[in-house]
Amino acid sequence: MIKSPSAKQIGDAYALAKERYAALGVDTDAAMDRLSSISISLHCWQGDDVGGFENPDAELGGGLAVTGNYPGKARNADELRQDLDKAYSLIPGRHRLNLHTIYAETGGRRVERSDLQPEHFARWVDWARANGHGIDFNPTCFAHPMASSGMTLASYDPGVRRFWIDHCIASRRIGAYLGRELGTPCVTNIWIPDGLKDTPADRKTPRLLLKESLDQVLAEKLDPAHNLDAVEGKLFGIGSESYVVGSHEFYLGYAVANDVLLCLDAGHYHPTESMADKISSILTFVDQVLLHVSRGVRWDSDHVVTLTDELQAIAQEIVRGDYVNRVHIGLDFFDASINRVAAWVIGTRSALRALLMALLEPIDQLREMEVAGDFTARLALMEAVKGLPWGAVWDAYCLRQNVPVGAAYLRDIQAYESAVLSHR
Ligand code: RNT
Ligand code: ZN
Repeated sequence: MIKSPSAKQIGDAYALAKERYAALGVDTDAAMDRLSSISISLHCWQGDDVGGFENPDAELGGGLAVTGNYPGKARNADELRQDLDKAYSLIPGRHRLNLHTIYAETGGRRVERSDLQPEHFARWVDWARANGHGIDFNPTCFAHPMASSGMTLASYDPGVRRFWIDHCIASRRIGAYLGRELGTPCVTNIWIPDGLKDTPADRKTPRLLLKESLDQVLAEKLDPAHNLDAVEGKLFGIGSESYVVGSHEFYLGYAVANDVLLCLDAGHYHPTESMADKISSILTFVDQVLLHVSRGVRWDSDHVVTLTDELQAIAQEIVRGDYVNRVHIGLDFFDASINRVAAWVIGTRSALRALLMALLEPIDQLREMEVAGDFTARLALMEAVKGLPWGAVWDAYCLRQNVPVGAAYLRDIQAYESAVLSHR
């Protein structure tokens, strides 16, 4: 049984932590305030293994794979919202939702993806408005017969391209609707699976086709107060091991040339390449970025986010660069081998803990040492900071935000599992 510390224990530990940080010139209360203003976009697709409601038998495809068969998966939008409500209730702060088009509610009617309308997301809007969530959005360019060749916007077949262009156009309009209705811009992120298993003879033409398709998708100007467009690259996927049309360089160039957001997925780079290091480079030339915070393991890019060095480095870059308002933080992982609500809670809390640690850094001192060329002191302080009682600040933050401390949220999840999930 997981026990929670008492409010007194948390308060006492926090008082000591506050002093320790104050001695380094760090204001712990201010850090908590700043943390409470950061919203993370929870990806709906962790709740049902990227299934959606369009066709329960559709194969995921697109190089995406979800392993595991933990019981209790959401089977419809009401169940998914119920699960999300449970997850949000165990995460400190106010957060967003990231939707895919396959989560449309069409009242049992088959609506082709290119014909999807804002009304098919009206119930999501009602729910988000009632619960204070912004929504982000994604066209779904996989799990569909028109994507069976592995190519969509970059296909040699003009009919296939047209279909996906129309789908992406419909998605942007839905994104604008979501942003307008909820009073907070929706980030609509385009990711396509297009690539080849084996060595291509022509790397160039599909990229030219992709550029042409994107130009058509993005031709309609939408109010940035409602919709912001993002494009997401990838290194490789299952079935696209040798060539991905939408590579990092392709989309970096596209984003710079066309003033759209670049989406960086932490699982989409070479294993020793750091996504964190890219942020300040890209934000020198691109106005805003979207992050898909994820955790790559071997070939998989989508394990539940945990408090790794990479995650801490990402959070540090966002905070140190003063980029909080230019970085949209989303999550992207799918694990069906554990309780899906717990996966959201663990991943989101890890991301928030990394942000808190970054907000608690004595960054002015570290920077001064660096500028003065005192790299010995910088290294010593950086190492010392790792042992500071940030966990006591996190516990106090959870208590203030009225969510369970430590892993005590597990009790709620276990109760939810036996009362709700086990009856599905
Ligand atoms: C795939 C991309 C993409 C998807 C989601 C479902 O490699 O990361 O973001 O995971 O859109
Ligand atoms: Zn992603």
